Formats: sequence, C-alpha cells, structure tokens
Amino acid sequence: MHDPSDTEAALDRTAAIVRSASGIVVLTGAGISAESRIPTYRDAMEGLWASFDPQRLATPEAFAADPETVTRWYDFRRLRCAEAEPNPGHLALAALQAWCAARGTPFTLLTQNVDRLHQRAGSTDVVELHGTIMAWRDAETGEPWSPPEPPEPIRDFPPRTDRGHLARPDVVWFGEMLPPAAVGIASEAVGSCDVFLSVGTSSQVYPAAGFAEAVSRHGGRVIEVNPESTPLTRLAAAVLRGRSGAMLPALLARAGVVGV
Ligand code: BJW
Repeated sequence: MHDPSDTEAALDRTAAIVRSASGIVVLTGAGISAESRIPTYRDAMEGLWASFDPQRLATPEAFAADPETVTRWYDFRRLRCAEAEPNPGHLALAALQAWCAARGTPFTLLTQNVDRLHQRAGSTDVVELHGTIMAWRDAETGEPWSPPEPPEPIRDFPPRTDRGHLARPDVVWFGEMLPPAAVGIASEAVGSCDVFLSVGTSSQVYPAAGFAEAVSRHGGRVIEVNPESTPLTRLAAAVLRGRSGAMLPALLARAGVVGV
C-alpha cells in the first residue's frame, strides 16, 4: 500500500534538492505525455493498431520491409500528437525553466518524446534525443519533406518525395544513431549538472537510460517521477511515486517556483 505521508516527505525532500540546485537536467519520456492521452510505448496500442508492437515497428528493418504499414502508423500518431494538448506536467517544466533562468541556474530539458508537447507548453531549447514525428524527411537524401499542413492525413502510402524516394518521420529508430548535436548537448549537461530529474521514462532505452548513472557517478542527485519503479529507482535520492501531471506541479509549489 502506498502511504500518502511518504509522498509528502518525498515532496519536501525533492523541493529542498531543487531549491539548492546549481544545475538541473530534466529527462522526459512517454509517461509525461500519457496525461495528454498519447499512449506510452509500453501501453497496448489501440483500435486499428492493437496487434502491432511499437518495438518492432520503430526500426529501419520494419520500414524497409513494409514502408506502407510503418508510415501509416506514424501518420496516425502524428495526427494524434497534433490534436493533443500539453498537460500540467509539461507546463510545470516550462515554469521550472523560467525560474532557473531568473536565478541564473543552468537548466536543460532533454526529451525522448517525439510529440513536441514541451515546446507547445512554452519550454525552449528542448533537446529532442529521438527526433520528432512532426517533421518528415526524404529517407535517402535526408532533405525535409512536409506532410499535409494543417495536419490532415497523408493521402498516398507510402509517401514519396518529389525525387520519388520514400519519405519517413524524422525520428530515431532502434539501431540508428541519435542526432550528434543533441547527444553533444546532453553529454555536456549531464556531465555538469548536480540535479537530474527523470520523468515518465521506463529507463530501458539507451543511451538516455544511462544518463542518470553518469550523474550519480559524479556525485549528482537523481530524482525519479514515475508511478512505477524502474531500473533507475535504486539510484534515486528521492522518488515521487505518482503521475507527473500531479507530482511536478506539487513539487514546484513546495519549492516556491512561481508560475505553476
Ligand atoms: C508515467 C505516467 C504518468 C506512465 N506520469 N510517468 C546499451 C545497452 C543495450 C542496448 C543498447 C545500448 N546502447 C544502445 C542500445 C540499443 C538500443 C536500446 O537501447 N535497446 C534497448 C531496448 C535495450 N538503442 C538504440 O538503438 C539507440 N541508438 C543508439 O544507441 O545508437 C548507437 C548504437 C546503435 C546500435 C547498437 C549500439 C549502439 C536508438 C534508440 C531509439 C529509440 N527510439 C524510440 C522510437 C522513437 C520513434 C517513435 O516514436 O516511434 O524512442 S523506441 C521508444 O522508447 C521511443 C522512446 O523515446 C523510448 C523510451 O521510451 P520511454 O519514453 O521510456 O517510454 P515507455 O513507454 O517505455 O515508458 C513510459 C513510462 O512512463 C513508464 O515507466 C510508466 O510507468 C511511466 N508513466 N504514466 C509519469 N502519468
């Protein structure tokens, strides 16, 4: 049974850590967007896509073997992300960034999410480790390719660019390299922060899953916000066991961060 007084004590402890931070890195995962009704990767997919496994579709091999199914799946998700709204968890992180900026505390938001909800909540300089589903590109040349805007379904599958090449979402699939610029910013921020908040990620997909370990090794404190335990929990100086849409605003209110 979860004891609510544990949450109160954890909120107090975490607020003290945030208030005394000299550099904060936040890493978000699919869980922060769950309250915006975007399913996590570990959630079963719905309706039409109930029998498809995200871990098998999010690969270059799946795209090569069946570009139509893979691009239909991504277009379905692109439209869903466009319809979704940021939730109180996204808004709280935007407020935390503004608070850090006012105090001169370095702050970096790293996200594994492809939905762009952090930017729509007001966060700036968001580091998209796994790219974004809202931008597409020529699968051969890498040139940008625009799906219909304002968002409406792509008409012909698989979509092709003017050159006749396949188009694909600008995301990072298993086995692909992360964008080097994003990895560079993340490495620098992880190496120099003293507080690392892991929010709504199962901490199973690398290299992002290794960031908390790196922070912990150099003496930084790790905070986990997640309703479930993860492989990272053992490293955490504080754990907020609950939904990020409830926990992050509560944490910031305790820490005295305005604008939440
Ligand atoms: C809530 C909540 C609420 C629910 N509030 N929380 C080292 C060791 C072993 C393997 C590797 C390694 N290094 C690299 C690898 C291989 C691989 C990998 O990590 N494999 C693992 C499966 C082991 N990594 C890669 O291939 C990466 N590339 C790379 O490293 O290049 C170099 C290299 C290549 C090959 C070999 C070696 C090196 C690329 C990874 C790309 C990941 N891409 C995806 C798809 C993006 C496109 C798309 O959207 O389709 O990214 S996979 C998917 O997982 C997506 C996510 O960003 C990512 C992480 O998932 P996340 O965010 O954690 O979501 P969930 O669903 O897992 O968890 C949700 C959590 O939320 C849960 O904990 C819930 O409890 C919680 N939650 N409601 C707060 N309200």
